[in-house]
Amino acid sequence: MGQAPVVYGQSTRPPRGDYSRANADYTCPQDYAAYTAADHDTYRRLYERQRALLPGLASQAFIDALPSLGASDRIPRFEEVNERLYKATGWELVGVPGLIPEVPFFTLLANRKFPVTDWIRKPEEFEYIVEPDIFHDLFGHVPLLFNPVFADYVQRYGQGGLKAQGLGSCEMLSRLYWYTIEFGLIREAGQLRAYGAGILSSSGELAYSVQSPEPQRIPLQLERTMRTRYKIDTYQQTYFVIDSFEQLFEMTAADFAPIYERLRGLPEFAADEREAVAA
Ligand code: HBI
Ligand code: FE
Repeated sequence: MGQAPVVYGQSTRPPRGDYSRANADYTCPQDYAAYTAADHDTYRRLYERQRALLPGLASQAFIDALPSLGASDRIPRFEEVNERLYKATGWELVGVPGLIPEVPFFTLLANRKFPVTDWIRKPEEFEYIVEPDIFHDLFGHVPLLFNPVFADYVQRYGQGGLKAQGLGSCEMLSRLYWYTIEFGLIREAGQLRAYGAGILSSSGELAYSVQSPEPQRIPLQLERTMRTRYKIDTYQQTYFVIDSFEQLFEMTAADFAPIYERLRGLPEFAADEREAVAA
């Protein structure tokens, strides 16, 4: 495979993964034997720490689905997870060397295949890593793929991405991904909870996103969200809140082409620009 892609628009570092192993669709088999004892121990420690932080902060739907990942004392085999995941919602995990270009990414999601990075951070990166590794993808993204409504939303996002690509509107659509699948908040039984993978796999941002008075939290609204830029290496200054995964799924039933047209000429919000609160 050729050079790895630059994705999320802003990353410029050479990627970590070995893209030479990837197939034409950027997938690669999980090389389970390649994981070292230190890799399995890093996964176990990350999982233990994160699981202890979840109560009262993470979506209950996520907490209920987490055990479906299976092993927590070692890196799970993708086929172990796939046995359960495929039965639950018809999704399956596929290995990838890391971030992949948008069209292959959208194509996998549209076919209910979730790309999971196959390497794990080094012990010295325990606290933080910019690029998604297997812990971010498995722990952060996969449990909610066991939730049928959320799983349908992710597939619809992939289908929408292929359309957006044709309309040159990937940047706008990627903001919807960023502020829902990666950094979304949900109100459950009147309580604010996190459901975005970027929050759920972060030891610091989980409490910050739900409890800190600093960021603004506004209801998810397609056009406002698609006009809000994001930064990939800081906590979010703006979080978008939904009331249910059904709301998220229904909201994305619309054809986005007219929305892209309307937004094209409008000014964008900076990641930390506050919503003008009605006086
Ligand atoms: N690739 N492996 C991987 N994982 C992602 O989450 C991902 C990606 N490529 C592009 C991307 N996300 C975002 O730009 C999407 O909005 C397309
Ligand atoms: Fe992610």
